[in-house]
Amino acid sequence: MPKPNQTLGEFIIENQSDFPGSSGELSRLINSLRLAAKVVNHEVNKAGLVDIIGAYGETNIQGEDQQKLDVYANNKFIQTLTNREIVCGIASEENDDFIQIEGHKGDHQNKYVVLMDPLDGSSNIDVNVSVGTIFSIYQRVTPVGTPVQKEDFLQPGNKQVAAGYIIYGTSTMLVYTTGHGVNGFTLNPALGSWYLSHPDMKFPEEGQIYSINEGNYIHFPQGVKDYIKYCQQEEGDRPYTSRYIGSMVSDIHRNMIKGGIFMYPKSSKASEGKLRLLYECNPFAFITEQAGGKASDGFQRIMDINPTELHQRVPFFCGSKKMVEKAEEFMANAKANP
Ligand code: P6P
Repeated sequence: MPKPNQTLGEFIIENQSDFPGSSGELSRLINSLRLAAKVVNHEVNKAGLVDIIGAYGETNIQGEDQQKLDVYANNKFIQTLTNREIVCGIASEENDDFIQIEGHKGDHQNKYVVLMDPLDGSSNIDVNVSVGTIFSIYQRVTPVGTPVQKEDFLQPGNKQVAAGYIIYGTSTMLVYTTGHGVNGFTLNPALGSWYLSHPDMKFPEEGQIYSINEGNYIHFPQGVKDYIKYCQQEEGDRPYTSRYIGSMVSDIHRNMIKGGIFMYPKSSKASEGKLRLLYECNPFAFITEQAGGKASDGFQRIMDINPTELHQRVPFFCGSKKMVEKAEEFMANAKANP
C-alpha cells in the first residue's frame, strides 16, 4: 500500500513483487531512468540560461531540427542505461536504428530492451513550455546474443513490462507503471529525491476536456470532425473545454488528473497521424489502461497492434474511458455511413 511521501527508492523496494521473475533488474532499470531524469531535468531547467537551446544543426529521422537538449537527453539516457548492465538494446526517436548494448557478463544477463522518446515536445523548449521523456520497457524475446529488431523491439504494447514518463514542468514528475497501477513521484530538486505525490493515479471515467490540434480540422476524417462538433454542442455537460499544449506528455498528464481525451488522428496531411507507436503511443496506452482509461487508434486497442517498423506512426485517441468510447462511436458511424 503506497505511503504518503514515500521516496521512489522505498516504493521500489516495497513493491519488488511487482517485478516477477526479475531478480532486481527491473528495479535497477527504473532506478537508472530516475538518475538520468534528474540530470536531464537540471539541463532543461537552465536551458534558457546557456546557449544549449536552438537547433543543433542536424535533423533526426523525423526530419525535425534536433534541438541540442534532444541530443543531450538522448545521450544521457543511453549512457545511464548502458552503465547498468540490464539492457541489451535501446531504440530512440533520435536514432534511425536501435543501439545494441554489449553485456560484460554475457548477453544473457541483459534481459530488457528500452524504447524511448528522450525529449518529447522539444520544439517547445525555446518558448518555455513543458517537455517530457517517454519510455517503454520489454523483456527481450531472443535468449542471448545481439538483439533482433523484429523479435525484441517490434513487440505489441500488450507485452510491455513497464512504461512511464517524466514531465519537466512547473515541477518535475516521474509517472510509471509495471502493470500494477500508476504512481507519480515528484522531484525535490533541493534533495535530489523523488517523493510519492500521486499514488494510484486514475483517469476519471468522464471528463470535460478535449485536446486536439483543431488547426488541422479541415484535414480530419469525418468521424473526428463529428466528435469535435459533439464536444462543442450546448447539451448536458457540454460544451467541453479545449486544452492543447502541443506537448503530449503535458496534455495527457493534465487529462489523467482532471479527466479528458487527447487525440492525434490521421488526416489528409498525415495518413497515419504524427505520433509513434512504439515509444509514444504504446507507453501512454499502458499507463492509460492501468489508470482505468482507454487508448485506441479510433477503432482498435493500441496495445494489440502488431508493429512492423521501429518508427511507425498510428492515429491516437487516449483518455477517459467514456470519452474515448464516444469518439470511437463517431468514427464507426462515419465509417459505416461514408
Ligand atoms: P502538432 C511534440 O512534437 C509532439 O510529438 C507531441 O508531444 C505533441 O502532442 C504533438 O507533437 C504536437 O503536434 O502537429 O499539433 O504541433
